Amino acid sequence: MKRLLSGIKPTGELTLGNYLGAIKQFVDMQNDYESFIFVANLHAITVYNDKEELKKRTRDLVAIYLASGLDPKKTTIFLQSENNYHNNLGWVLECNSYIGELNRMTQFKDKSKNKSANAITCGLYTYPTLMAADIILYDADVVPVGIDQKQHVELTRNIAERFNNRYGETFKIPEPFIPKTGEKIYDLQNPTKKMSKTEDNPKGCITLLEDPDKAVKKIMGAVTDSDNQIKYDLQNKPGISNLMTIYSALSNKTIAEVETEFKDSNYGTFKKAVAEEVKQFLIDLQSKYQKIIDSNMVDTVLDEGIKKARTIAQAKLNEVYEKVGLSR
Ligand code: AQP
Repeated sequence: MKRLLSGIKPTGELTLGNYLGAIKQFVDMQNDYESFIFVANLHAITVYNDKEELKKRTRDLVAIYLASGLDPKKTTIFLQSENNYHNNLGWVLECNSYIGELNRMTQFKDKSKNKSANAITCGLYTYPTLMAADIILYDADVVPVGIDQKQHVELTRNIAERFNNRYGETFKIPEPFIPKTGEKIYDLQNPTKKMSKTEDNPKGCITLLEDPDKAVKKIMGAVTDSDNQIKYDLQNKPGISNLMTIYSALSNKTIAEVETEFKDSNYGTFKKAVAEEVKQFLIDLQSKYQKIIDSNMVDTVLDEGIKKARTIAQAKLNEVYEKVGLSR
């Protein structure tokens, strides 16, 4: 069975973008892959996080993974910080990567834009090498991510190929898996910008644990155009196309089916349908989340997951240390 690996940072509140771009794929794919899904909390501290909030969001993220349908019997769920082999391999890969390639990472450019050099951590700059370690430590075949992370998976491939060439065949070369619908969910108020959990844009962003009625209001207030035709055209009609993507992904209908369903409707009617779909999704997810967070399931799952993750990672790290000359 091929292996799948991915993770999410427990930074701000998880958004509908994180769900549709990432978590939904993890759930859909877990039957066909041996899956490893982790909480990327080491990546979270590339920017400052309040200690208690970080801990709470870590638990929430695991509960959301489970509430979304990740099954611990099929998917190994673990906490990155509990597996030191990620750091160990991260350092080796950092020493086999170049400033030139990290300078080309668009996420770093976006996140450091308009900030002074004294406000950007070294971790934010080098985190793609740790991400490469996260992936190749497990010989992952596929990495389901939203389109914004594709460049990092491509960097991972380059680093792994370089290592294999230098030290001998060691790592599998992973493939990014980008969803057909939901690869990028846009901000509801600025539909040319990614919906993001750490952006200060409450009206543009739907978070997974927010009041479903507030989410309805946000959908109804989403920015669209004045053409009043339900037609997918990301270039010229980004707002309505974004809502179509959300509706299509949540209802498991194709964009063509959505166009046909709403060909005689106006924007108001369509927005109501999207809002209803989002509301039902949130109500369902949140009721499952609540039961999980009130139980001891998060700890049980993480305790079990880390054992399997460590065993695999340790074997790979030993092989790497041997090849690099870091063993006795
Ligand atoms: N708007 C989005 N549409 C589709 N996919 C998305 N992802 C994030 N936003 C969207 C995918 O979710 C996963 C989460 O990745 P992450 O937490 O490691 O970081 P990120 O990509 O930087 O996500 P955010 O929400 O923008 O977080 P912050 O604000 O903390 O940087 C990834 O697979 C990502 O592609």
